[in-house]
Amino acid sequence: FLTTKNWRLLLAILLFFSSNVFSQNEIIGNVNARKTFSLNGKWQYIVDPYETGFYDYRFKERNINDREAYWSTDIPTNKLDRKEHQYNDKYLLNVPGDWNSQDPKFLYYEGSVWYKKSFDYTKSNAGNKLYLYFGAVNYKADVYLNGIKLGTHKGGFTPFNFEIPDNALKSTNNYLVVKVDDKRYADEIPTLNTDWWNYGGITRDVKLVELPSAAAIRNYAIQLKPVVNTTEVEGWVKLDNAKAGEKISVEIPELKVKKEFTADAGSAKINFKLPTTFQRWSPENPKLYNVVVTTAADKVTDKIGFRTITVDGKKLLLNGKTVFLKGISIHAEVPQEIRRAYSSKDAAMLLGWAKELGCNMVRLAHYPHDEAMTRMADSLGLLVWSEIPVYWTIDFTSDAVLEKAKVQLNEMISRDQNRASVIIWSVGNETPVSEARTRFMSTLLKTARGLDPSRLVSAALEVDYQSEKNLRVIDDPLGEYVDVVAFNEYLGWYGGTPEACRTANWATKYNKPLFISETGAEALGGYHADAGTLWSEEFQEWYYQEQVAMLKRMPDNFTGISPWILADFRSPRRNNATYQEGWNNKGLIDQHGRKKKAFYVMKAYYDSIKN
Ligand code: GCB
Repeated sequence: FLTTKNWRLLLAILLFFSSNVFSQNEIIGNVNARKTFSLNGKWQYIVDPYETGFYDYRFKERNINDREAYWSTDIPTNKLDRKEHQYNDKYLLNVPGDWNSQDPKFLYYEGSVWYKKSFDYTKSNAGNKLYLYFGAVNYKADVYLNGIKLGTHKGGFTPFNFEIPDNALKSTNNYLVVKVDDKRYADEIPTLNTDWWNYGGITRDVKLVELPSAAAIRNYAIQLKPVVNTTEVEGWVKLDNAKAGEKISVEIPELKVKKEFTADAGSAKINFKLPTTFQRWSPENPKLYNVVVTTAADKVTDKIGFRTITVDGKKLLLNGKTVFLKGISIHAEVPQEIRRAYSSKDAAMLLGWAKELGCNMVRLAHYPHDEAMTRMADSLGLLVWSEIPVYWTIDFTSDAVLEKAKVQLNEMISRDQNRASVIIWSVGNETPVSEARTRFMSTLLKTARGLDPSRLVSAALEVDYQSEKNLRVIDDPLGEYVDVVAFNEYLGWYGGTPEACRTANWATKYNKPLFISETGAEALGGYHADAGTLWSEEFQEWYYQEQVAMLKRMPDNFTGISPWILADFRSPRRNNATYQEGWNNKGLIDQHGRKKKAFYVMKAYYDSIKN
């Protein structure tokens, strides 16, 4: 039997192993700067709505050696070898890419699809460690290489990587299989119900990544300290398999900065000063510096901007100066092609539209977008709000669900913690007030702060419409825990007509910056009528005119807005057969990429504001 002491020992051993497994799978930062081999392209697939490849006929998970499992070879060994699965060039999907947009039969499909890719690979140095990296897979990925399971990952919008052990890799004809399942569940994140289409598939890049066997740079955070006018950079560098006293150097050649640090137990805290002449990153001057992190065996170069984002009472300060956020909310979707966005080209289109609108800020809703978006925001000078899909009615009472949210939060931050553009980590959207929810959400806010003390934290809240005399107050108890009080507004769309804006007044009980994270109205692109007619471009134009007039008399803590939304997007909740047909048409840009009239109302407002 187990004594208390034995229990403790067992626990310690378990913890040791689990943390070890975790660290092997911790995200490799700045993956594009590593030695990589792309596995993008055509993958063969099998649609498997009954999950036959995963469960046997008693619906028990198949044994890893089960020859009927879809991760095992599909090649018959003799003429009598019955194979009831086969990967075939008749069935190909592009990776990256959602499956829904690639074949009409997938338009409404939610379920399991098996992806298979063959590849040849020889490590450039036999001693190196090899990883398989996914930019994102929606939602659950089970990954097998040559019949060996590499791991499972849940969460549709964040990267993950698995180490490939030497015994799993062959030099030629590797058999890589990924089971992708995008079924929705009440205890997942997001949950069953959202206002966007649940695009399934291997939606972002897949690559092999080689890291040196010793002193490999796993990840790093290098940012200005969140103190106005500081020149002090702080952060950390984490190494794999580092010897005691391993040396790490951080260099910014353009600034003639070169500092050495010593790793203790695989990581080092970074702290140094930039010369006072350095240029602070800002929307007006999105200056990025080459930053080189080096160990005896490894070297990673990044482009990093240095800026501070802080709050002083009611003021939001970028580099110590008040900043007004001229934002727009964006879904990761290319409406003209009815698909998920994933590439630099897609990012250039979406962020190009935001620039045309006169924005200095984007809210990447409601989940982390492709890394191409935050990278491009860095170089275009767009501030970013980045969010995890804790949306609406998550199971806030469950610790297991909280853990899932924390994993996604950690993956989001681990990938983008060096992007100057990202100023706010958001832990969710429109979550209904209750004690359990506030505990859940405040825990996430605390976790985000702990992971990244250099940025602000927030969440999109709702308004208390009960208030008297048209005073609408944001008094959600979560306001206590956020840096910026953000709320979704919709006055004149959900309730009343846009005229309601004329008499409405806004306030929050918190002495903090106030941000409107959403407002919007639908219009079917190209549908014209008088302004009093719902669904017309003229109605949406009027809605925005009234909004803008109201914005001009917001209280002094009003710090900006990100209207809903840049472009129309697919949503299965929108079923008006004349004006919606499965689309949420609140875009300022329509399904065909055309600007609606309201686009120009917001643009004129933004152009009139000088920061
Ligand atoms: C919201 C949600 C957003 C919806 C939007 C709408 O408040 O945050 O995800 O799409 O409203 O159009 O109703």
